[in-house]
Amino acid sequence: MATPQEPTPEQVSELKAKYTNAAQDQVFTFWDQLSGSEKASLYQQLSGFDPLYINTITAKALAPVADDGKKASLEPLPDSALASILDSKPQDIDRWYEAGLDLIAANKVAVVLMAGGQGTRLGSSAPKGCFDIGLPSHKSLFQIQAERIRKVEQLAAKKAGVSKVTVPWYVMTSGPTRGPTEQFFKENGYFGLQPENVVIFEQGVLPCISNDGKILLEAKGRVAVAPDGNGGIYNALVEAQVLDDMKKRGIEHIHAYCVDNCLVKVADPVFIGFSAELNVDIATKVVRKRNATESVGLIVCKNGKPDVVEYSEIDPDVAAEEDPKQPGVLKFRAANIVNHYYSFRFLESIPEWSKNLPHHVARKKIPYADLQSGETVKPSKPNGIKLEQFVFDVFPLLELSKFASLEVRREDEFSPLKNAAGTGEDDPDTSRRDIMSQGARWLKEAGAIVESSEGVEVPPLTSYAGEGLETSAGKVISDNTVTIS
Ligand code: UD2
Repeated sequence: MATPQEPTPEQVSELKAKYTNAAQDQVFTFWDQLSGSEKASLYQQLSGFDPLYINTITAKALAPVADDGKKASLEPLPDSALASILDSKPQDIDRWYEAGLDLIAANKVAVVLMAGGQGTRLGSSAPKGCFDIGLPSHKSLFQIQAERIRKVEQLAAKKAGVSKVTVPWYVMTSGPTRGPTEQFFKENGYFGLQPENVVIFEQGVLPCISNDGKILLEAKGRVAVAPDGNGGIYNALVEAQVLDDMKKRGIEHIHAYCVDNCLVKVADPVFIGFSAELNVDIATKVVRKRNATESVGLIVCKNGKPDVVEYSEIDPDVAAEEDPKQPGVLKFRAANIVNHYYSFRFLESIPEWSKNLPHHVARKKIPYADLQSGETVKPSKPNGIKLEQFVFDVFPLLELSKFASLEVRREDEFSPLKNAAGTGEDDPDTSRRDIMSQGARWLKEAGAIVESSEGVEVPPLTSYAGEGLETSAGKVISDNTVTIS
């Protein structure tokens, strides 16, 4: 970011009028005490917001929602919009896989990684993608995902008989994660990918708001801000010219996913082929919900449209409802796993609707500058709200005919890293366990005898999804890692 220029008196009075008009002029309380460079940076920061828009989205976010997850007429998705790998015919899965590889080989597939979250629950200050879950190779989540991209490029190139295939990787970061992420990629040589095919971009921020609707200052010359949620992806794809880059490359199919899922099949050919065959605008992978209280969004049909009710907003009674046709089985059991397909033609329509996506409220303890003393206060209880958009809030814009949901096996595709080690669920140990047991399963299916009690790490460049392990048939695997070239 270039060093901001100090604003002229006219510019300052124009901006002050804008904030006064929105009853948010408290942000200028300490203006006269600021140095030239402090005035320049506060002016630049304030110019990036429209205070009237902030007031509107705050009012909407705080207004009691008429039909939230508690009262709305929620139904599971109709079977017409629900497919499942678990009961699909093998020839269907093979057809989707082949079609997906062909689209990848034609350089029509891109990947967008949502990596702007700050991993508070994990207790690590580094971006989650840098995290080492303790595999024998000690690879980070970023490295595992980069190598899956390289492997799927190789599989597609081999099938098409071409020498080079490119799946561009667009990595969305936020203010706090951008620097460390860029540094980590540079230090690791982009994990063997071409740097020009790894585009690191930044999502937007929103000001933090006090409980009485005022934009909070973090210090005399700085507004308290927070990333605008993973739903900020849409605005960021436009603002950071990622869509322009995709268009230049001829991209038609996009896979977007969550950084903390160590089992994620990046640019999964089955998912791409499935979605392309159905010619949908959005598809989402789901897994069977573990139990009524699992912290996952629920894919539902709300007023005839696809939607997701987040775990933080669902009525516990609704979450626990049983399927009338299958006692003991949850009625709402399609768990969202932040694993989405988009058609490029749909993403091109972002400017028409991204401003209308709702904002969700997170009540937080937000350090703020006391307007009398100017000192920064660290509150002991929530004193304000952060506003964030959710990536799945775009679903209700679609007719069901342009939406599809693909149920996949949790053990093959979903093991999120949410909690600190020792929690026992969704933590580094469960991530490592799930990768190691998947490798052991693949090798056993290929005919190997696996003796390692902790499972086996099969590197992505050895196998993407269990294929290519034929040479291990009959072999005894006693190590906890294999590298079959
Ligand atoms: C997310 C899903 C939830 C369920 C769960 C499964 C959303 C809104 N909720 O909940 O339905 O699928 O994951 O694991 O998707 N991120 C950004 N920028 C932000 C905030 C988050 O890029 O401002 C990314 C984050 O890096 C991660 C993903 O979005 O890759 C999900 O974020 P999270 O782990 O904070 O979401 P969680 O677990 O509350």
